[in-house]
Formats: sequence, structure tokens, C-alpha cells
Amino acid sequence: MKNPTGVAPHEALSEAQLRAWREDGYLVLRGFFSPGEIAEAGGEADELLVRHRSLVEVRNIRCRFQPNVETGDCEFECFDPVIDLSPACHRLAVAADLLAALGDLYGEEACLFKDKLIYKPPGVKGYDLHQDYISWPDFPRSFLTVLVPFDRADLDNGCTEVFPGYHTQGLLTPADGQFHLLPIDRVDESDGVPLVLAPGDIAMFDGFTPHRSAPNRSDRWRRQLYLSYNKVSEGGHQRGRHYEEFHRWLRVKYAEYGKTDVYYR
Ligand SMILES: O=C(O)CCC(=O)C(=O)O
Repeated sequence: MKNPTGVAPHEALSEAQLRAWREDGYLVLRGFFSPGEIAEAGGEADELLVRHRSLVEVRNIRCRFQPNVETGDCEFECFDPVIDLSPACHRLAVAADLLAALGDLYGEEACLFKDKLIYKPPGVKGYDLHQDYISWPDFPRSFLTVLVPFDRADLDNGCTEVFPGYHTQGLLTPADGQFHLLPIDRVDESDGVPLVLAPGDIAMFDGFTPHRSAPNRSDRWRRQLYLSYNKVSEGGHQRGRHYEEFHRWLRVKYAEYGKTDVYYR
């Protein structure tokens, strides 16, 4: 039957979940993906490290490295992007149920903007407090990120921690087109919510939601897919354009540190 109100009904999320999202700037959905879907993507994540071993190189701007807080070594920790390497990660990024949930959050179609796979091996450092939004002229204010863990993420292996409610204040650092860490005194540390997730669970958080993660102090990996989206009304499908802009920006940043021999592969 045609919807007499002309308003698209919510497909996936309840009113309470939508209210929590608006107020808190994050939402956790338990058991969202099946064990089979996560096992397949997790298996591919491991295979990538063997099959695409030659990609893991400090000059390749697809790869991110972080110090190991135990050994001081610089260790590989992330492919950004990843869906062109892993069909199973690609399937998760465009899964109909996920796009339906995001469509409910947005009130319109969600477009994949960015995708990365953070492996976070034992000992590897986390991320200091920041917001993901960056004030580039075309960067969508509707940017949000979905976390899809392949391993249990908890306090021991440095799960992501979000600070609810602050997203309503917008950008909390200068809007100068640069990436800024957020001073810790800008939030009340006791507000932090660790996103403790089991494989199959997902969490989404707003591009203005402050977040951080501690080092991985366990002997377990914390493999987690980070899928970011924008509203279709804010630039439409622009993943290709985003990565061109991101790579230009990264090359400038590397050059500032004297590293001019970088490439993308
Ligand atoms: O690994 C994490 O938990 C956080 C990663 C993050 O904040 C980022 O990549 O921007």
C-alpha cells in the first residue's frame, strides 16, 4: 500500500535508537552481522597480510604505521582504503541492512565515503582524542563512521572510546583545514564510553563525536573495519573524489617531514 503520509517509514531502527543517536552521537547495534559474514571478512583480513604483503611498505600511503608501546618498533596497523583489496569487506560496506539502518539515521540515502581496516596488533599504540570531521571545503558535515569488529574489542586490546553528547557542539578545534587533536580538558574524561564489541556487533558514531583509543595491552589483535558515510544530499557518491583529495593532502603532509618518495598502490 502506498504510504499515505508521503514520509518514508523507518526500516531498521526504532524511535528510541534514533533519539539515542541524536542525543549521544553514537549507537551500538548488537548481533547485526552474522557469524559467517564476520568470519569471512576476518579470514580475508588475515589473507591480505600474506597475499598483499608487498603493499605493506612505509612509502605506500595506503598503509598506516604506529609505534609498538612495548618494543618501540614502528608496526603496520592499517589499510586505508581496503574494500578494493577485500571483496568481503566491500560486501559489509554496502550490505542492504546496514544501508537501511544508516538511511534511518540520515533520513535519506547513505553513500560510502571511506573505508579502512585497522589491525591493531598486540602492543600497538592507539589514537589520541580527536573528531573525524576536517574542515576541507567539501568535507561532508554528515560524515559518520561504522565500526565492524572482527575480534572482540575491549579495554584490554584498546577498544574505541566515544564521548557522548559533544557532537552537538560541532567542530571543537580550529576550522583551518588541518587535522587537530582535541585537548583532553575539552571533554569530561568520566563521560567516556568504551565501545566493547563482539564480532557481529556494530557501533556508529558521528563525525563530530570526540573519540580515542588506548594501546593494545593484550596478547590479542583488535581487527576492526571503519566504514564512513555521508548523506546523499551532501555531495552524493564521492568516495573516489575523497581519496584523490586525501592522497593530495597526505603527500603535502609527508613532504613537510621531508618524505617525498611516497606512492599509492
Ligand atoms: O583505532 C581506533 O580505535 C580509533 C581510530 C581512529 O580514531 C581513526 O582512525 O580516526
